[in-house]
Amino acid sequence: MSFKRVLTFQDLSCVGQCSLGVALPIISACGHETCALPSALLSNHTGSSFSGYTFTDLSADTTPICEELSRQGIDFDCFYSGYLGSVAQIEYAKAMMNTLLKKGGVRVVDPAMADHGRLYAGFDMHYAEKMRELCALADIVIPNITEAAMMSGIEYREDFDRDYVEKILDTLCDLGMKCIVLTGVSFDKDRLGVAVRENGKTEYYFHERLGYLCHGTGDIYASAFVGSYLNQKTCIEAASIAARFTLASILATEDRDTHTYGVRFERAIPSLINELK
Ligand code: PXL
Repeated sequence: MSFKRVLTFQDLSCVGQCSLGVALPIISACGHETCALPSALLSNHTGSSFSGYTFTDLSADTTPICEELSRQGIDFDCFYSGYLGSVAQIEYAKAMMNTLLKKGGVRVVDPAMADHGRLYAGFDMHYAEKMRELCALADIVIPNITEAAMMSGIEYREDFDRDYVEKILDTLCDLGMKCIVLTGVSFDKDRLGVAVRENGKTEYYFHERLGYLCHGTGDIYASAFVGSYLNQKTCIEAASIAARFTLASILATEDRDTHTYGVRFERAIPSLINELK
């Protein structure tokens, strides 16, 4: 394993098995020093498995923290952002990419803002446009089909074919995105997977499709991708490892009928470490 220092910028939801609550343990398990900068503090995530949530925007602390890190000469091999919670935080993410990365450091953006055809609570199309700008500045972006459709301006579809996926990827490339790891790709009812577009070429990885949807898998996927990629994996290798880890996390959630707000990724961590050995 090679040791990297990662700055991850996303919310801290006290309960919910999402965002920093999964990025810290997963990227750390992959062997990297994982430094967490919370964009917002919530009681729990905003998904429908909870009946409400508190939300505190941490913008007032963001700039002083970044300035202090810069002043001390602390810099990072990777910047990875997820759920940010406000347009102001998207602007801070842009600044961090410029000021806190080492030369050659990698910028990864998960535009965590929507799923199943809908924006998460509290977001609007202005937020989606700003997120598209942030994605264009990244080296690698990790949208799901909903986020990719929204950013490309192509209508979201539940059923789609290879042409639809390639058109979305073409459009995102035209908008300036360099490497796209698109999740939730499926061309038949038994298989689900990921498409990786890099240097004008698309590669696919599919695994079995489970018959149910679980919350928070996007954050688990993106964190495992970052942790694996920083272990000298190619994009498609890291995308495949992250897909297997996400699947294992879902399968480890035996009580998913009652445990609906997230998945038990904790139990799948040994399998992720094994893949990276
Ligand atoms: O899993 C994405 C996510 C992260 N953070 C917060 C969320 C969500 C999705 O609902 O609400 C606060």
